[in-house]
Amino acid sequence: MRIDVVSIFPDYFAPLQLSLVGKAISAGLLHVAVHDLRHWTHDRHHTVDDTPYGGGAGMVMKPEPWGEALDALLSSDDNPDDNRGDGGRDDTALDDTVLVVPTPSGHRFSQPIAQDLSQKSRLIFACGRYEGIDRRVIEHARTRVQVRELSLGDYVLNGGEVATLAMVEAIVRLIPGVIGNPESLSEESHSEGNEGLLEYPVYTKPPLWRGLEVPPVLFSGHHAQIASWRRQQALELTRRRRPDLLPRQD
Ligand code: 6GU
Repeated sequence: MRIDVVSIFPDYFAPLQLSLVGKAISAGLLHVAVHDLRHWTHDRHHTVDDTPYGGGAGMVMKPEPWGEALDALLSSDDNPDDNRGDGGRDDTALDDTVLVVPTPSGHRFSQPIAQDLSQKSRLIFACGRYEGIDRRVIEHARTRVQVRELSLGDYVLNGGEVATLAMVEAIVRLIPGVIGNPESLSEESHSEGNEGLLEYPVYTKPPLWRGLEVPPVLFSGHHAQIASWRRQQALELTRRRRPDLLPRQD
């Protein structure tokens, strides 16, 4: 997979070199390129925002730099980080590219969406700041690639950067080969193999720590009992914390 990120704060993305995403890059399973939106400005002050038509608070990101950035990233021959020299993009066809626009007014990002995006050959993240990006940028992009406006949840961040980091991590760990033990993917919270329940509590050695014991059933060696205990715990936790995830009781 290839991921491009466009932002006015490229430094936000240094953590992508670390940990799991960094390993996926080193292993050649992932190519990430971070681009400074101001690269596509032409005035002395590298202006990316302006006042909103119709009035109101805050600033809106101007369409021109975004238009040029997306033109450059979507064109078949201009790819600043592609060192293959053939300018080709066979593995990143436009019909398998998704433009992700993180925004608090987007559809809620979820595990199924992460799963779907993990199968694409190319993702482009457009990180907005201020009050958002001029609407025409998204409308125009939709004529060229699939566009998904996605939100992490019902709270407001200052921009799309932190949301992009979260989404990239959720997506990249689902790329085949990125996680050493794929079984751990199917048992965890929000995965399909877990009936959509929250994950049961886990324990490791020592058996007694600060006066607290590990639930004895986990020492029993009785696999069916352990599985049944874990499912009960997952159900109870989900009922208390996230009843919205339980199958409807009507
Ligand atoms: Cl994707 N962006 C911003 N700016 N705020 C958010 C968000 C995204 N998701 C939740 N809050």
